[in-house]
Amino acid sequence: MRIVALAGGIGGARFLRGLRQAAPEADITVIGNTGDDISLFGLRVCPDLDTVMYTLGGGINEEQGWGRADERFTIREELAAYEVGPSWFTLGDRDFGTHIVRSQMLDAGYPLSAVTEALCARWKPGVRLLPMSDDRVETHVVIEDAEGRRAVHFQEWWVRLHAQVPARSIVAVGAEDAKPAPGVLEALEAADVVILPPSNPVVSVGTILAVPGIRPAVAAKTVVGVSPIIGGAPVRGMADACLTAIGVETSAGAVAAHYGPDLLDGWLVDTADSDLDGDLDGIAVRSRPLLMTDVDAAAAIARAALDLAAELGS
Ligand code: FO1
Repeated sequence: MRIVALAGGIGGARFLRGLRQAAPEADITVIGNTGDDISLFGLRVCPDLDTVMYTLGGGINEEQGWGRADERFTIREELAAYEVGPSWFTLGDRDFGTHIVRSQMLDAGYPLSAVTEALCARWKPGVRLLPMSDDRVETHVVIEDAEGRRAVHFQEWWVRLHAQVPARSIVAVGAEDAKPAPGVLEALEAADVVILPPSNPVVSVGTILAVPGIRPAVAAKTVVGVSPIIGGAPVRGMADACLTAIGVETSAGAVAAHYGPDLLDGWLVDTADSDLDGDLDGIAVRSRPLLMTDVDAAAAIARAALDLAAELGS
């Protein structure tokens, strides 16, 4: 079976670990969000690609959900001693290794997709990890505060401002001119099912779908999504701040409607939202526990998504 999943960061990566366990014989391609990418200290950092690679490769800092396990921060200390910022984005020594290798390859002219393949040769994530595009796409957030109205990089809004300053708008800069990375449309074309993990529907899945060509290629397939919102609140992260920014209510039903019946065939919601069970504007909704408390729980959710896809695809 050929499965394609559109993934963002922490929630998406944890779901994928379950998907890999639920369908060990499947050929899984992950299309990763690159809108969170940021250039720091002369290096290119790809948080969502790294979170998937580290989580599936066994190198993730498990409690944080991002960054490397068994980290040290000597480089960070040295940068602080030089008063070279930003200090609000924590990069560990081991993580710097990834960004140095990636940046060296990018500077040598390799596209991000080739770089990601090279990094995955070490981590062996057990899935094919493709960036959504080799072209630069960066999510910026327009805010209004004491310093006036301005755009900040998503990471500054997310990490330094904790998404506490309301976003006037969220813009995937460059998305309209970006092309799907090599292999992305081919993987979607060949897919038996496309899964939308419980990633941030705006800045993760939404950004991937904003790359011209990807949304129609996904919509042509049987698509099952997993709600990142349970009982009106995001499971983790601050998806509610992103949803509010685009005028979407923070609920499992509103996110399904936001994706739309032209995209979604099935939608898994938590038992807290079982009132949605049945047909939601053409989308088949099923409820089950959605908390990914461990890999087995994530695998059970992934299994349910695949079962729903089989039911709908037949
Ligand atoms: N998230 C934080 O809340 N604080 C950080 O200092 C931080 C650093 C960081 C470094 C590398 C990396 O790959 C991810 C990092 N993240 C951090 C998480 C990151 O902001 C989010 O994982 C994604 O961008 C959103 O999915």
